[in-house]
Amino acid sequence: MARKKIALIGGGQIGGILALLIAERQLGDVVIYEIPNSLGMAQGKALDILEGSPVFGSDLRLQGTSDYRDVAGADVVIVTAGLPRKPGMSRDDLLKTNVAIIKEVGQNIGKTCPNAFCIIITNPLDAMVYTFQQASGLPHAKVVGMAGVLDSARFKAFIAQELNVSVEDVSGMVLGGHGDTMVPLIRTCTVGGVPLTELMGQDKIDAIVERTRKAGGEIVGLLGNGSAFVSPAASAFAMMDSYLKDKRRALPVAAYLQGEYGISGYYMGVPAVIGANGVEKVLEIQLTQQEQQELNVSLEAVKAVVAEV
Ligand code: TXD
Repeated sequence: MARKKIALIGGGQIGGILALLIAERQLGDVVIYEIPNSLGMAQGKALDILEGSPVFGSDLRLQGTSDYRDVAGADVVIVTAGLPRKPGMSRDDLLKTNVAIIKEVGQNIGKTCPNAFCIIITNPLDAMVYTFQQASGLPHAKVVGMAGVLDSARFKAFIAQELNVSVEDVSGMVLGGHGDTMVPLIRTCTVGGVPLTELMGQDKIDAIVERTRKAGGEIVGLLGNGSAFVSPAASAFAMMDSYLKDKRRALPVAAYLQGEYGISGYYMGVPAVIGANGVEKVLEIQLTQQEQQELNVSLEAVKAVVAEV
């Protein structure tokens, strides 16, 4: 079987960790695409991992490039390309810059990788995945955004820590847009099959929900220079792995909705089955009135950013 080709568009913090995870688990050959100014960084990261490959025992090709011809024909494309906010830059300035970048990336991927499964990570996530799909013209089922896996992982990590139990036994899901309006579904959260609500008081649960909503900012504050990069890379990896191995995992991803949850024409964080065809199915859960209300608030926030785009 031919090895899979995985293109990382953006070889910064998340791109670098993704390259390492892919190499270490031998998921496929890696091409890291960067702008000419940062080509050396992409090539350096690729070479560094390649030189380590005999130590962790992986056979693979890794390459840094600034030429979309090297990206062509990729099976999976993961997009982290973008600029971080710089001092004096407003959120709007950042949005404009990243929209322009994602449009350009989308057009190039549409031309060179028509069959790829594309995972978008760049912020503001829900608007960037929308922009990428439009620019690339790729089918909606093959373009998804990564946020829910990460937000859910954070939620589960905090619960495991609080209860002093293994993360393996905590299951739970966070829906909605990637931001303060995300919707953790408490009633679906279990620990070894036991509902969370039987193991933890409401005040503790509320505190964990609040920490999950602000988790991105907590890391930004601690790092002082950049945002979380290991857990986002691991989250995108899980989505890619489910696609390439046709695992059909049920994962919360930003998927394009066509009537599900009463939403049409937008990307939103919902549970979806990820298999060989990309998004195989959006899983619809009957939401309580309050959950649906929270999801609608989240949708309004997503709509507002998409409107700016
Ligand atoms: O849950 C989530 N979706 C997220 C999203 C969680 C954490 C971080 N999230 C966002 O991911 C973050 O706000 C950023 O928008 C992206 C990427 O984060 P990362 O930490 O990897 O950013 P870097 O290190 O700045 O890397 C971005 C790279 C950088 O090396 C640029 O040179 C490159 O993108 N870049 C480009 N690459 C290709 N093509 C173009 N046009 C381009 N422009 C910049």
